[in-house]
Amino acid sequence: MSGTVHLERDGDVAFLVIDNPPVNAGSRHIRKALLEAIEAVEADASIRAAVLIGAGRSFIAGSDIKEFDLPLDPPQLPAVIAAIETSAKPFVAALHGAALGGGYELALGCDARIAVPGTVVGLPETTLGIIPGAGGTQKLPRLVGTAKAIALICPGQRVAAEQALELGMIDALAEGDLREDSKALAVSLVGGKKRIIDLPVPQDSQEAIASAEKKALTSGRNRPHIAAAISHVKAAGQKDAAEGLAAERATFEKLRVGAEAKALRHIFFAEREAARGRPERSAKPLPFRIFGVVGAGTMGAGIATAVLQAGYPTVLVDSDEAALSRAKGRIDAALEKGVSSGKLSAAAMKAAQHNLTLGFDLSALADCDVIVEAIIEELGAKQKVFAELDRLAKPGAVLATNTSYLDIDRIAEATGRPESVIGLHFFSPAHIMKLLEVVGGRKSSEAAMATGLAVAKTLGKQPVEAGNGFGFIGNRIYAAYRASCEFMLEDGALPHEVDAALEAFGFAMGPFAVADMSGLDIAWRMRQQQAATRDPASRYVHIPDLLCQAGRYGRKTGAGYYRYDEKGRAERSVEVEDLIIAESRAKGIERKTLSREEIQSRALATIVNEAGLVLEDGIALRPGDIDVVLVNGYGFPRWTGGPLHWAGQQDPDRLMAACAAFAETAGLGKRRADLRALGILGPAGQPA
Ligand code: T1G
Repeated sequence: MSGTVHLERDGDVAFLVIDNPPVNAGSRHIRKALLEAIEAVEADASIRAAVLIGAGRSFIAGSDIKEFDLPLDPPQLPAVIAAIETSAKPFVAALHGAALGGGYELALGCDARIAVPGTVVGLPETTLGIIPGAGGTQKLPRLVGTAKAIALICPGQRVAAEQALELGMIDALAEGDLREDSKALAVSLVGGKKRIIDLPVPQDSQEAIASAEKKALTSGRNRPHIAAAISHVKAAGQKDAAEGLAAERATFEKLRVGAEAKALRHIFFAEREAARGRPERSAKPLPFRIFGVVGAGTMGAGIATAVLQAGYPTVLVDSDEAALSRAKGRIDAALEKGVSSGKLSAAAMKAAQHNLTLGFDLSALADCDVIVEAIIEELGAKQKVFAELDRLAKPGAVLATNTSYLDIDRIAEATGRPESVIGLHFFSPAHIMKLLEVVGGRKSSEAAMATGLAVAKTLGKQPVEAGNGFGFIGNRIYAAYRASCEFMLEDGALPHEVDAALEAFGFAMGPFAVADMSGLDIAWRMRQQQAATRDPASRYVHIPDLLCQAGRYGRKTGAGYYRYDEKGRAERSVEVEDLIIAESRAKGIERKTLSREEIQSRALATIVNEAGLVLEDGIALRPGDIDVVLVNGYGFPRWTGGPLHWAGQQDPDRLMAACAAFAETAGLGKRRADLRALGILGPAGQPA
């Protein structure tokens, strides 16, 4: 039972103060306490108006997601909102921090909404696989029109107060004290009610609605809850308000207990748990203010942009003047794009540009608290840089490498301070991709790791702690998945068939389209570096090497697994398909057609098995961390909850059989994870 609602008096205005740290989630206890307070306001003739306000850092950030797996206890939120709307007295919602989901729906039940600048409002329920369930789909269209309501609700858009005022989502900005301004607003409404539900829906053109609907379905990957949200928004104003509200609630209650909502709730909490890193770590982050980045290539420029966007002074060093100048151009372009997309204010861009210092020599990093190395993926070169950093960096500075798969310990041993060396593995483009693997070497100190996690959060990234194994968490699992898909090419599938099957499962792009986009030569170079240590027992596919030897590096050379026309459109390549068929023949493999289901089964079994090995090897702390990595960094469909949550929803016998079949095709060297011992398998009898 969490939180409470204090009823305070200020003259003849009542303040209902919602107090349920940390984000004033609208728990069942809060709903009950709110309803009692509203009834008390109603019964007290000396109270002429009321204000709802949040204690602490926020208004109500939404209904309590932790209760979604429990039965819906009365009073449910619609009843609380109805009590406000049927009251003869005006209620004002005084907003700060976040008023999201049920919190914003409560505000929509009030007669007016006032917010302090910087407040965020919105209806992000679709990010949890549901739809607004307390009037959001019926009231927001009455404020902003049908097309705009679709554009806001379907992506779960969070709107800053200033924009919300322009849209009519709030009625006023509190320029002074929120309590005083909200009280004045409440008093100004005495004697009347301004119920949104009584307003007509402003008429939009059919074209505008159709265009918003198409965009929402496309970016929402045609998920059922997106279609449902659209349907209810379009119904607003078309039928009796009570009927519209009841229909919305029924759909919300149905979606709320569905597999997709359960999966999205899992990933919501898994992301927050992952960000905490090792639970037993007591070390606090070291203080940091000035960042250094070594290497002005794509990654270095991206990392510098991410740090500058967060508002930190950044020294970017490269011995190549031309590289520095190119990086400066990339950084300015990225910052300008941030402003044009509304993600960054013009002032923040100016501050970021002012915060950038370019240097040609590592000595320019002498005052940096955190230094991220992002030079070529070559161990010797990195060891040389770290030996220099050891000589130049201030005592206590955290020395991070952005390596994708090299051994952190080998890099750390080049310094006299291995306890300060960690991995900060960014994903390209580094200023956009949220995932950041924080990798601990054998000697990395707890303080350095705590600092790495804190840096990730400060940069607005999704941190996941990883152990120092080849490819850490994501690249290791992805490498196994890609190898499994290459096996399928030899066994009978063609690139477009594999890509289509995995895009049908929900991947944003299939593995061969991804390979062409990122460049086949990068993995080729990695395979060449690993050739000496490759397990001779494990199956090896030469097809990608042959493509690279033919100069087919992917999009950047106009041809890879696919050929690309002048507009960059991918087309099947007869040359590649002939090469694949010839490779099967050379290996004595009798090709057979693989069905879409078989392709999906083999690929997913590979991912689940490798994820299990990552857990067995202690590279990931929790199964949920692996879900967070694959969803945030590799296009694994979020609505499945990630590979291990997905695995737990499968029929265990079927999944184990698929893993056995995969191991068979992968060759004798492939270890099988003990999924049952790892607790990954779900109960028997799950839907197949
Ligand atoms: N319910 C329960 N716990 C929540 C919560 C929520 N709605 N939101 C956050 N938390 C916990 C979170 O797990 C973490 O816990 C702590 O609060 C801080 O969160 C009827 C049904 C508000 C912008 O989707 O977007 O209303 O890890 O780390 O970065 O139509 O939290 O400390 O133990 O994210 O400052 C709709 C979800 C619900 C908002 C703050 N609402 N939350 O971000 O902190 S559905 C949402 C957020 C709904 C109605 C339907 C963010 C935040 P712990 P945090 P933050």
